[in-house]
Amino acid sequence: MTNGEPVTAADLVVVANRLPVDYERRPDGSTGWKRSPGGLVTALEPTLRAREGAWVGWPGVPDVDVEPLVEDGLSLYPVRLSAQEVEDYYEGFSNGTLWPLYHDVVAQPQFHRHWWRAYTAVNQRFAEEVARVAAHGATVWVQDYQLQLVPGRLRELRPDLRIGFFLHIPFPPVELFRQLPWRTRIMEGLLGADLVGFHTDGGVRNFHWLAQELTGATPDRDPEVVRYGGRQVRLGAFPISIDSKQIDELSRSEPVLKRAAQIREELGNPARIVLGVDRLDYTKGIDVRLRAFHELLEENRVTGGDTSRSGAESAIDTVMIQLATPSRERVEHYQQMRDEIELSVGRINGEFARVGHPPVHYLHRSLPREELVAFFLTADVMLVTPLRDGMNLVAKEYVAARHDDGGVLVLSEFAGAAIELTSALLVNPHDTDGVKEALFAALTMNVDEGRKRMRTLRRQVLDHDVDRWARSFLEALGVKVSQ
Ligand code: GDG
Repeated sequence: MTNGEPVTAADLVVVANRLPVDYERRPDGSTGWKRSPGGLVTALEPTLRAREGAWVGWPGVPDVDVEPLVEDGLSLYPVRLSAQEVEDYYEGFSNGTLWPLYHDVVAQPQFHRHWWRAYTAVNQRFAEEVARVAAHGATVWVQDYQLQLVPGRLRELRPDLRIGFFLHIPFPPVELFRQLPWRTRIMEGLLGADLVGFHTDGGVRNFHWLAQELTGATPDRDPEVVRYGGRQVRLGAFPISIDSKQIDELSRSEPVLKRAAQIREELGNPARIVLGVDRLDYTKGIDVRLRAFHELLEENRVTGGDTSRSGAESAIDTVMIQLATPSRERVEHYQQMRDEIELSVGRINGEFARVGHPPVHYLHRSLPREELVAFFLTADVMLVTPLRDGMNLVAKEYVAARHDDGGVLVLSEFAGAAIELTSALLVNPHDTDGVKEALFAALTMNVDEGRKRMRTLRRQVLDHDVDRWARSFLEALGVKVSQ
């Protein structure tokens, strides 16, 4: 799977917490690499290849020293992390402090000085590695909240570089960000970039304000620019997307069409299928949608697969599937939330299941892409109800999979995706009655209205794909992007 020599002076360097491949220690003691293809690498691959590109990131296993490698023509530079650093920098500061703080404090962030120290040390190491592999005058694109100090450190080490930073999660309101004991250091780190990108204008506005309040940056005539350290730092909203065409094509393929029909049959051919797909994360509002579905069952408005239930004669025969991919299982908030969700699923099924026909089908595992698309295709209603989400790619993937113009999307107002996907049924996830009524409206929606809404959503998602996102960010950074 590797070929050639890694480039020694790259023209374009992507820096992310993780490499696009995972290092593996197999049970027989051998080691190797496994691809972990994400949207980001798919979107950036052509540009990276055309420009002697490199990727710097952690290989996913602590305490290993691995040599740089070439994966399908792309040079990869592993950064070493110790087990203690994974605990303090990644699970601790990134996912125990920044993640909840940046998601509207839906869980309480923890502030620990030893986590912060690990975060600064690891960011320094990433910056040094980039400084080593980037050619003179190269462009560097830093990704996400784990690496917010990298732009500043890198500018000190290599003032010749052009540096972009993109934040994949929300940039929080001013009052919340100010809780962070190291708020000024983070802002100074980000202001080391030439371009700082967010999913939405809200992120741009929060950053613009905080930069002035905390670092003495000054506004510019251009509202999307701040002046800092004698330089201009450009800000912008770049809503990320998906490889829409690939999902659309997959959803039309024979195996996926067959599997979609088979899933419906395996569920006992209910009149309606409701679907949720998320990383198991407390920001995603999985509990909110379970509560709404539970109440519809209690009110005899849906059956949950048991059409013989007394009092539910006029109810809609509906089952729910919740796919929850395991995530951050060593972080305490996540363990607690998993227990709560599994308790709710157990309660609903305990109360409303008939043998062989549970109302909620809950899968706590990761599924292959094809299987996921088959679920999208068979789901009459897709519930995406995060309390806060930078974008939410699942909402866009559902739309891309509906080549038949079928299905209704119920989407939280607090997902970045709501700004573009205005033809979805938008809900406030804090309002259980609102979510419940939107779910019921989706279940009973007139076919023509549903198709009209889906067609509008599809135009948006198919026109604005991840390639367009990457291109617009790099162009704003001044990179000529190859076709
Ligand atoms: C962060 C931000 C922002 C999920 N289960 C399976 C599976 N998935 C895939 C989905 C989707 C991805 O994982 C999840 O992306 P989201 O955007 O929904 O959420 P986060 O992971 O929180 O991502 C988010 C994103 O970064 C990009 O900037 O949109 O706001 O939080 O692609 O399909 N994929 C497979 N099996 C699964 O079981 N194959």
